[in-house]
Amino acid sequence: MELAIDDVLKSVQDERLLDISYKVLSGDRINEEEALYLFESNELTALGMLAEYINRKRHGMNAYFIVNRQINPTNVCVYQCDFCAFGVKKSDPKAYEMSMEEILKKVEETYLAGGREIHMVGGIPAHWEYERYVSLVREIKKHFPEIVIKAWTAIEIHHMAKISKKNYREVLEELKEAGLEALPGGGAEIFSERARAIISPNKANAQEYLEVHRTAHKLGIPTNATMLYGHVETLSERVEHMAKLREIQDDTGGFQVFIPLAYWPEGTRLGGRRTSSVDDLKTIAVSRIFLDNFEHIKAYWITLGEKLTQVALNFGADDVDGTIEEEKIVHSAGTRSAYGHSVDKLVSLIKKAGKVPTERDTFYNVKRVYS
Ligand code: V47
Repeated sequence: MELAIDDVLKSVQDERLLDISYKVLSGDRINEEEALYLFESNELTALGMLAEYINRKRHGMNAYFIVNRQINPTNVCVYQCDFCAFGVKKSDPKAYEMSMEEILKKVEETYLAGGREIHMVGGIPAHWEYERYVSLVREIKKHFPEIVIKAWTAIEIHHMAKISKKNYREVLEELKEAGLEALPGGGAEIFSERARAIISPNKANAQEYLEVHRTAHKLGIPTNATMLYGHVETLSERVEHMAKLREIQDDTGGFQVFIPLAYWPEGTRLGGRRTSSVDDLKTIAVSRIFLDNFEHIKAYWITLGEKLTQVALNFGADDVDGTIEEEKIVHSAGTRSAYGHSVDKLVSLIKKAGKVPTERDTFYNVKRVYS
């Protein structure tokens, strides 16, 4: 059910917003200044309608989800980013490392329950050798060839390159050969050097993150992109972040989805406040409008919470991620959402948002429509 252009235009009050709306509705790309204007606008309904107009043109009433599981093999991390409450030092009483057997057991549970994607990322322990990252992928694929492995963030790939003295291409080729089929978007945080120096000064920088993704795209490995917002970044820095992604996407087309991640402050060294629902919805809407070369925008139910995810599905988002089973990273920082959801629950959540639950695989091939 497409939104009528007249209805969208009627929702706009401000003159400049009206000019931008004409541009958006006629399919023209908006520039960074215009995106900033949208972020600064208080016309939430108009933003939502514009974004939803685009979303429905692309996806109709479909909203995607996947039957998947997150696995975080360890929380031990050398980087100790100030926004992160998950990563701990090796000596911390909360530190854990899963054995290969434990990981395979989790994958088996997911497989038997019909799940076909493993999203595996974790802390980066100083004592892990390069081969461990590769063999985790190889072993999962060997035992469960039908499972798609979406694993290791660009930060982990950068780290692997460093410790193995290989370049990104060589690392990614080896992982691909072992069974890796996609990269998740984690680790992007915010690309601005100013903000990154405050929240995560030690790990791979923006250029390195982007180069890993570019290299993956060249090798035919699709990747996702994230943006952690609501901490110390400015609205211009959010736009700058999205502009960098849009530029690469113009070149490679290898990004599958953009995922804005709302910052949760509990237990972090950075502290601060939670994002407001208005900010969350604006960020979803502006990303849908600005990232005209991204097919999908994900409302990640873990960070947004279930209720706001339903609203976000009417503010430009077309995907909610998946069943997940056991989310640990954002739960360490205080999110109140569930750890995982059954298929029935996700289907009902999407239906109640007025959308058609559409089960997908990692690559957004439709597996089942719950019409
Ligand atoms: O990179 C860490 C974020 C990310 C906090 O690719 C936090 O499909 C909020 O990237 N508050 C990991 N967020 C999760 C991630 C992801 C999730 C779901 C799907 C995909 C995908 C990727 O979580 C980290 C970081 O940006 N994070 N700490 C926090 N306190």
